[in-house]
Amino acid sequence: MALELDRFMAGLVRRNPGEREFHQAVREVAEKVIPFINQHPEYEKALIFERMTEPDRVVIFRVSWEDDEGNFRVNRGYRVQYNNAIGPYKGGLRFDKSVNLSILKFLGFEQVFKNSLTTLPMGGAKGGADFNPKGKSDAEVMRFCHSFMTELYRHIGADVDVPAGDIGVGTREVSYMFGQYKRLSNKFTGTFTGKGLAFGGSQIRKEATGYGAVYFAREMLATCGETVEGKSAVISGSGNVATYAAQKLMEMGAKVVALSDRRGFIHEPDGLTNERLAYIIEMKENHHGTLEDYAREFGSTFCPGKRPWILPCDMAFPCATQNELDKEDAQTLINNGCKLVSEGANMPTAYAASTMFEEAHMLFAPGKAANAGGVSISGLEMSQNSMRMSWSREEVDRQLQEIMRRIHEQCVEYGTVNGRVNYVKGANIAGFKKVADAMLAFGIV
Ligand code: NDP
Ligand code: 2IT
Repeated sequence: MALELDRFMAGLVRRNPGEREFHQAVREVAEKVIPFINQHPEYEKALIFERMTEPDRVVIFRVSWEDDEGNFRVNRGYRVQYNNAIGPYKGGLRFDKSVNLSILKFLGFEQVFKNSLTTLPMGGAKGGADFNPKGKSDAEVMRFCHSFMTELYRHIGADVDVPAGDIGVGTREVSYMFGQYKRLSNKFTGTFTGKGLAFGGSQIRKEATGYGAVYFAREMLATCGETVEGKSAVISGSGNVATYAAQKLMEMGAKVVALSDRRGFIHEPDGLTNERLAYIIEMKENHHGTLEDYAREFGSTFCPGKRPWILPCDMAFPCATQNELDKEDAQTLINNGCKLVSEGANMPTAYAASTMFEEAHMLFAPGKAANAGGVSISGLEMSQNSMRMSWSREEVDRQLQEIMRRIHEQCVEYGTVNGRVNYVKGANIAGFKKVADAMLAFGIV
């Protein structure tokens, strides 16, 4: 019997009650992949998609730590080891108040497809904790990270599961966690990516997700004979992904007119300058400042409590978090003549909004394709660690551009409909096929 979307989703929702983000991520994939499965009965017979929507395992643990006042504190830690059919589990750790099982399952599921698209041998995973590093001292963050790793270390390893950063986890947190992992395991291995350059990190890893989202936009524009140069861009977020997307866009001659944070957005009608961007990067990385502070310092416009999608632009780069662009935002962008949306974040576009972009035939790149540059350079960091070598900035950047080009090529191969590329379709089917073929070859596992 052919697989049917609504029946499949009803079963998934019944088995995973209340996990809204997970349901949404699976639905977006299922909608594109089920028609493909129905043309390939071998996948259907082997229940490949049913198996792919069930994580290999989920580890949930207590993280106890002590704050600077001597109070005991408890958080919940997670690692969702989603699928290792094509390589060791690989994916970031998120530290944010909002973290829960549904969010980490959606992120782990997305990671499986994304990692498959990179062309590198990596399975998918995600983890994190409902811990907010903001407003905590370095000593508190260190104690939390050490405690978190004291449990997680037994579940990971260079050939088992390789974590990295995500929201709230940057160089500082990765360093504390890697240090504790090394101490507990008594091994110096590539069991973390996004490490500092002094201890096995890769050139360009920090920049890779943002740069990759822009390289992907360049590939999409090239299909219509256009370039990034001279176009205006609105970016949400002002963290790792957003700021390096801004840097690359500016380098390529685009005008970045907005960035945002949890409190609102800044409007820079003449375009952000290198000096101002450097200030924001330093402020967000090292001082947890707000864009409101920045706007005060530079006399620019801050719009509190609003998202930046109300500004007219040629290109939009949602680079903050999931579901940060809804259908009203999508309508505004379409009405304002925006041509391209490249998702730096994971699932930033709500389901109804992404359907609108597809129907409007926008150049719309889903996160699993557009933001795969970060995990790709993580993959190259793993290769360099295994070889006990490190490559130059130029070499890593060259490989990043080549990987983004190949991801684009796969989207074109699997997503072209009536001469137009549907990137959501292409990314989902291409990502699915490689993992599905591996699972098929393994038999019933
Ligand atoms: P960061 O923590 O460095 O930055 C996140 C940014 O998004 C911050 O500016 C933050 O605001 C803003 N933000 C976070 N949550 C919200 C919210 N609920 N509402 C409004 N703004 C919010 O994280 P990253 O840049 O690493 O990650 C951003 C996105 O990119 C995430 O979806 C992540 O999963 C995805 N991603 C990250 C990769 C990486 O390599 N880091 C790779 C691929 C995808 P504030 O400054 O106020 O905290
Ligand atoms: O969502 C992602 O791809 C990341 N946060 C990066 C994962 C990684 O292992 O580099």
